[in-house]
Amino acid sequence: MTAPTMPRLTLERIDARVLSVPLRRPIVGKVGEYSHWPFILVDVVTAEGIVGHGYLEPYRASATKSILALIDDMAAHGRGKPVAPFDRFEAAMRALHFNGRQGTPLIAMAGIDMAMWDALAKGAGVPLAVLLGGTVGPVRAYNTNGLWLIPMERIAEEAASLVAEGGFKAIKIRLGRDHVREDVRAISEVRRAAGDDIILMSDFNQGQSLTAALRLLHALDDQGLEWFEEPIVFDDYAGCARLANELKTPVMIGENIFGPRDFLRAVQAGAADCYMPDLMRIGGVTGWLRTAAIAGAANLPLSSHLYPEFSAHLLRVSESADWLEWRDWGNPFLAEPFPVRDGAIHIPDRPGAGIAWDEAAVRRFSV
Ligand code: SMN
Ligand code: MG
Repeated sequence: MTAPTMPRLTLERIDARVLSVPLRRPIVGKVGEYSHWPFILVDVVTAEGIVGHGYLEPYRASATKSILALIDDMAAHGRGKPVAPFDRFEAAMRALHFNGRQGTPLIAMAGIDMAMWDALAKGAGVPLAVLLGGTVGPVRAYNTNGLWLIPMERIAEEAASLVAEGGFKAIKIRLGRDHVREDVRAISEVRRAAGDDIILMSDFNQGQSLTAALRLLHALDDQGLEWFEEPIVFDDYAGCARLANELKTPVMIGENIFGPRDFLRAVQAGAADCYMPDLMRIGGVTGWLRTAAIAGAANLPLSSHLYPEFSAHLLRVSESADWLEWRDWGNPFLAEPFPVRDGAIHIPDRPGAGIAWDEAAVRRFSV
């Protein structure tokens, strides 16, 4: 038997399409209200015929235009060059430094980067986790699909349905209602429905001032929550560090951090006890790998934000891997969504990141 050889891939073009997908449970929180969730599908087409898939979740439909323009620019820049994520990343950052190394340029690069890694793994004929030196298997996950700032009388039923969706042992609730007693009540409603053993993450979506957070989080510190996520504006690293020092409950940030360098700054400031990078903002697979090295060396637990499929592969090879954030908002346009059972997402044993588009659904959700 001859060993399979990995083809060298050449970038031919990049196709990007915008979708708007209805949410089964609309988002109502301090991040805004959304009935639909926008996605940008990114296809890296190679001269060798392999197509790599990636996607972005840009929150605002109106943000897609500027991201698409940057993807086009980067595609023109990379045409005819090797599908080599590290090289393309450096080249894009050098070429785009006048736009900044963060924000929209990094978001565009992240989408292309994910699709390039998918193409490389497909070319090698192995799952992404295997290409990166790991194995496929289960990744423990919490269900984030609901428990927004919804009316109190709906919390118990929603908590029970979130647990039942995949045998979850952990779910996340959004907090920061008008009065602390409402947050305490919401937590007890979840425990009443999901049982006392449920692992409960909490997210404040940056909704508190530092003084309000000091009062609120001290009052909630004995609730046994897994973490307090983004209690205050995420880039007040000194304020976050004060909260992390004062509170028993771990403070979590990360979804809004752009790139490994800012991640290092947060770590150096002691801004949190644990981190959850978002693939779109951290710089795709390449940005995650660089960030995971920092988190691992600093012994800081690393969880994921959105992007469950790519994140699952990456958590399998991250030294300090902790929790995967499970959300099913992309399932309607995936040909074969990843199975979720026993509180874990299971990475399918197929080449690449394991995602393919359901083209009929893509047409339905196209905008
Ligand atoms: C979140 C996710 C997606 C959209 C808005 C807010 C949230 C989370 O912060 O961590 O799940
Ligand atoms: Mg969050």
